[in-house]
Amino acid sequence: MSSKPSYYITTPIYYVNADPHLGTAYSTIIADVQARYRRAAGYSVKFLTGMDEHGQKVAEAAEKHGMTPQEWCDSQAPHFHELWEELEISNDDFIRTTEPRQKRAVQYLWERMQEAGYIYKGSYDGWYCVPDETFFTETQVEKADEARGTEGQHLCPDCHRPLERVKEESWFFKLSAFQDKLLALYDEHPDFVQPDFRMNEVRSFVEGGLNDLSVSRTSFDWGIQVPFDDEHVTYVWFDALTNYMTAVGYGQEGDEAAADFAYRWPAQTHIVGKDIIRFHCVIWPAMLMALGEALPEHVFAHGFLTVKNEETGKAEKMSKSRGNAIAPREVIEKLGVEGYRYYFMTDVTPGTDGAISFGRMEQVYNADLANSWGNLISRSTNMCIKYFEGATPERDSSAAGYAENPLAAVADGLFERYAAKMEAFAYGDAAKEVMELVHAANLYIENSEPWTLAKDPAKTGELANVIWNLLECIRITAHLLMPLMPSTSAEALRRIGCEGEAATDNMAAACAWGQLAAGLPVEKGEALFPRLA
Ligand code: ME8
Repeated sequence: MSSKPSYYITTPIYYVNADPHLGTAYSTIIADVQARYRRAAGYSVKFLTGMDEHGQKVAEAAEKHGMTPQEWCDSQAPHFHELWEELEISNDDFIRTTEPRQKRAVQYLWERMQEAGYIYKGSYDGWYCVPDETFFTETQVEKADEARGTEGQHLCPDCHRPLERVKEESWFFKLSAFQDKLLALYDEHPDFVQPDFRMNEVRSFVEGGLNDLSVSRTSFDWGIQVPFDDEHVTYVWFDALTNYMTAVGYGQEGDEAAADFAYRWPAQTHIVGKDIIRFHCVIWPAMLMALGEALPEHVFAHGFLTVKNEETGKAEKMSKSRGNAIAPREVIEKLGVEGYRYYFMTDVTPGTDGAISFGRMEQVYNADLANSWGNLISRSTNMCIKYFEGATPERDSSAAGYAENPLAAVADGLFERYAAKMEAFAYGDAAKEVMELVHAANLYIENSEPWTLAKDPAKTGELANVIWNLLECIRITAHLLMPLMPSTSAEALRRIGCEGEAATDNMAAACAWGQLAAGLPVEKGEALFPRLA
């Protein structure tokens, strides 16, 4: 095991009912940025993503495509792998719920649940939403129908799509026993659910009273068998939530698995969309409490990417089941992968819903990347090549711009300001901090007029300081932007002769002002962010 502190972060495991889209990618990139930041900040990171392959929805998708569920899932897995690779997702593990390790963990969990006395056999009679894989009671459905004036149609209270009536024998989890314990958890750990305004929704749901949860199905068989009851397969959410522990050794044999679990569990952060907040903030902690396992530290729930429904004119959630999803390719073609990551991570606030706008994408790309950071890199490296034969200059301590300069002042404390925002998943605010240094550097070029200094041999020392200060800004901003834009940041470091720094695990030290060595080779290269017309 590493001597570094563990940072374990997960994304939802996605249903295999269609190709991944911008929304799925959004959660995955949020987790990737955090994972990359934490690695650079000195943590031993485990970053998990994967696929949720069981359940009725996936079985139905397979049938529609004329395949067995397993064939269908196998045919879809490469689409996820390819997209994550293209989007520079640095996951350390990729779990599929049809893997043997998941079966072992889920069956182990069933046994522990039974030992603990938190499951019992009964009969379920109520409503089921297949797209959401969620049970709803008669009262929940009636209330929702009444509120919408659609009595008799029985639509899902959450996604408003038609429900199925389900009547079957089922095992139940005693969720109702955890109401007080959950409320105590929210009181004692108000940051369990982030952002904080999402906590209200979770709390009022639990205060409204909890029903026991049906956790096995008998009307179809695409799932993990209940170990002590052949007729039953595990309800897809009971199975899926367990994945977070499976991937760090839960229910697996051997000392290594036990050591891994001891080191990695509990997870620091589960990244989820707001649609699955109840599963992660109510059912999952209750399951863990029943098992006597530690609870994850935080569940970070982001909003939806929305698209306008052409018929109603209203913004609606982009989703695979609704068929209104935009393929990531469309955005990659426009902005490139790094521009794509930068736009979604800094301009689409993770707290609230965000409407997709191609116009806005272009604006952010041009303003921050083409005109600001890209421009700083190209002007500074050009001047270094022109005035110092392409080698980082030696600073002159006796000349102006050495001790007192506006850029060192902005860089002072920058890492700490940035880190606080990164850790709060406020990536847009973190990027703003970095852009302050970028803007200050571009302004510094105008104010210090290196082209005028270059004409006066007595000002060579000052010119060296100006160019050095600019290159030092590139070095520091490349470190800070690395989690958002890994390739361009590494390329920026390479162009100023600092490629060896890209893999740092001490970002705080790397971002301290004053470290750029003299005599490193500086290169110009193609524009990193060509301006969009
Ligand atoms: O719910 N905007 O899988 P899923 C933002 N298998 N994020 C979106 C989005 C959108 N329009 N659409 C989807 C499941 N997402 C379960 C999870 S976890 C133990 C099991 C993201 O394929 C968001 O993170 O329906 C949402 O919560 C998730 O995809 C749902 O993915």
